Amino acid sequence: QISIRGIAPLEGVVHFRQDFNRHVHYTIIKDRVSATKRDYYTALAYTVKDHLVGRWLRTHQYYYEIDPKRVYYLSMEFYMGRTLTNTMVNIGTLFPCQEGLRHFGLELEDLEPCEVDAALGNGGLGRLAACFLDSMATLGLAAYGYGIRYDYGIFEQKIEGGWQKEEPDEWLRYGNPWELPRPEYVLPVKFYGRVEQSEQGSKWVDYQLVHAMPYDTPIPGYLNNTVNILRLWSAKAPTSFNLKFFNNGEYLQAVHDRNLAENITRVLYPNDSMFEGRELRLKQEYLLVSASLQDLIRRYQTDRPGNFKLVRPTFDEFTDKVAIQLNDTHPALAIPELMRILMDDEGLSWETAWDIVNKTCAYTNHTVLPEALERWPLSMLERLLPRHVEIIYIINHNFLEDVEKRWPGDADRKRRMSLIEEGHEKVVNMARLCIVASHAINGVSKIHSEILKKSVFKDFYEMFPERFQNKTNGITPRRWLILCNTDLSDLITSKIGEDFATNLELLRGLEQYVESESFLRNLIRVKQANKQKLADYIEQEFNIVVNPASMFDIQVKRIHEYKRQLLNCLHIITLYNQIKAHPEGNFVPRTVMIGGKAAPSYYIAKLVIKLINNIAKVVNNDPEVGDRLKVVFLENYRVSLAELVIPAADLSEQISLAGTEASGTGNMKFMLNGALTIGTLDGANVEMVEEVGEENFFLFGMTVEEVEELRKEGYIPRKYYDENADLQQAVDQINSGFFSPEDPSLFREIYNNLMFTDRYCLMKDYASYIAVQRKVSDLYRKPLQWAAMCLRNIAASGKFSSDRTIREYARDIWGVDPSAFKLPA
Ligand code: DL6
Repeated sequence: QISIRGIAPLEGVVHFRQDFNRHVHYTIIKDRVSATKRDYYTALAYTVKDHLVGRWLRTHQYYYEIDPKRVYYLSMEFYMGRTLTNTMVNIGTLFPCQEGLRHFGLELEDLEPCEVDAALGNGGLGRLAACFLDSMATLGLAAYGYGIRYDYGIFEQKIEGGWQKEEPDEWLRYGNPWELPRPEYVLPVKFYGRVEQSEQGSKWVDYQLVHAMPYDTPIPGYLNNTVNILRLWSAKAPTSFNLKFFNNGEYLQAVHDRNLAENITRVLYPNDSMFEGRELRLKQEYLLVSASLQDLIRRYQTDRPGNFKLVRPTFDEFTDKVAIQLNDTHPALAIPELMRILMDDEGLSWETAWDIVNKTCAYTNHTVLPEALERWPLSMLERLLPRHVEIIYIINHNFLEDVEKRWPGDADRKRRMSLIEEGHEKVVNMARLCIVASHAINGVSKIHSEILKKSVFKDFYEMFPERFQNKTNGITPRRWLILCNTDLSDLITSKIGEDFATNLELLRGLEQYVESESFLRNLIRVKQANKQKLADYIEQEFNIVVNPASMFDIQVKRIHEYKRQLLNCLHIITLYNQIKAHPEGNFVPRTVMIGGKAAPSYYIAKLVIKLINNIAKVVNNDPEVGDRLKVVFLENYRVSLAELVIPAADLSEQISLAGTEASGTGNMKFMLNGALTIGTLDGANVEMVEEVGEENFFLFGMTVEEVEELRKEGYIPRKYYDENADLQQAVDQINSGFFSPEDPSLFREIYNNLMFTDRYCLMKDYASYIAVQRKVSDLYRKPLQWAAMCLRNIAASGKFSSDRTIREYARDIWGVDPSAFKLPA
């Protein structure tokens, strides 16, 4: 499929044309005169979806037949992006569809942009969940994603006067052809109320009911005819909602108030590394957990969907049939909720229920930033979920008894480990709850998993060393190579065949071409074409002309202080100053692109966006600079833009302070697409260096140990300012209004942060960053050597397939086996 582009079987094309025509007429109800581009997109989406139907049904019939252990991936975020082309790639219908469209005078490329990204995620964590779904289906696992169907995903970023403005993401405005509502499987979710004790045990009474309505999205595996599902819950007010108004005759008010319930799934919280203890968010988390657990228990107990006859009346086999992965602590309420269901609804003892919870649940941690860790106020939990608080208290009581047994009299340890933290208000530490209740806890890269054991969860590691694991993240090569970089995947296929699509380690086979000039020239040609495409986009969207022969130096990710976009700015300013100081100098032309969203309430991150845009204004309009340096802020960075940007990159910026980025996954996407990386020994960069060798990576900055050492000594950022004239000049320019003449003190806070706090040690790492950037420029002058290094990186990127990651989860955590069985199409 990858290599024989453009040659499609005639039969497939004929069928496609008929089906497509039928959808234009009968589904969209338009003719060739009145149909818009979006109509054609929608008709195409339905045509492609039709091909999923048989596979979808057969997959689930098959699962019910063989009754495998099911894996449930619970996540508050699934950052899916677009579905159309991905579906065609995965079911192998890309070429007949492309060919068929041409008969209508249409090009797939022109229709693709009509699809709005499904952006139900903030960044890394949500996109990882999406890659995992692709890999789980490709590996034939009976896996289900469970999440929330937000009416509004991550906001659309607009740049106005250099500032970020947020606009609502109305992704459902034109409907969503990929989802299927399943009102027949709606489930009740309870909130508020109180607990009554009786002979039979605890009973939750006087609660408010909200309905969770499932919407299913098909997840096709790659060429194996498996179609798994992603089930997203949407809150619906039950008919009886706020009936008291109804009884008073206040019918209209009662109908209006239905919004109160339905607001629960209205919008995705746009923070990616900051915990904000809002009650509405807590409701979202509980809705996800409660509906998903009811749903998966129903699936366990019955032998057919919609068949409510119990075929498995006991929970004896539950742990053999169910694995639940908690994507961060966001679905941590699954723990008390499963306890509650098993004890209060199913009548199991505490011990049996606890054993089941422990054997089924596993927890993945995605961040070590203390401000991101969820700590819910006990008072809020008590009001919303009174029974769960009782259960959490008992879990904590039992756990602290175990701690006491193991470390008698160690009161400080108990305080450090208690699930309930005492402060000016009592809070529940959700990570601790997850650790105590799960059989496996994992970090997302080797270095991150070590940090969890050595510092963040040290006490817990001492207590449960066997639970701690590492599962280095990965990315799906289907979307992040075959789909987004067709030319590169064709070039690879021409040398090593197509099997790398599901066995990415085969890319090692490319190493033999590092000395083949003709291959390297082909690699350069592919990159150049991708750069030209991006340059065209930038000119069209932002009215900036960039030189496609310049080095495309790219940093795209959420804007956060720890990711150090500001360090990148300091480098840009330094380059600018060098050009100004030596206008006749022979500089390697660069186009620096930075893109990403800042959390709406994160003032400093938004100020950094403004700074980038102001630097761009100065640099891009200085005639002395010409096209030797250009700065572009990539507005509204999202999955679909990543698919355009990443294949066009020469240099990937992965420059977080060592010890702060849990893994990173963008770093892997750039490597796979033939960019070189300038980066620190942080997150998965460490393993990229292991795979490709230090000599093929532009490494700079402190190690985790050096950071610790420096902090112990007492870090004085100003010292580096005093020592380094270039740094001094750049920092002074930020402070003096050089980039903000209309408001000279605009960036004062950035200056103060750098000089007096510098939590992420930019000042310390500046010198080594600048020195290595010089090496980058030097190598860029030698295109064949540069290309050879790119090729070594591509060849070494096989480890970072999410197929590898998922195989490890399957083996070490879930206890399931991937299957190479190919269902009939
Ligand atoms: O594990 C996926 C991804 C990592 O690659 C990033 O390094 C990490 O920052 C990100 N974490 C989040 C914030 N999470 N929380 N909580 O997105 O996870």
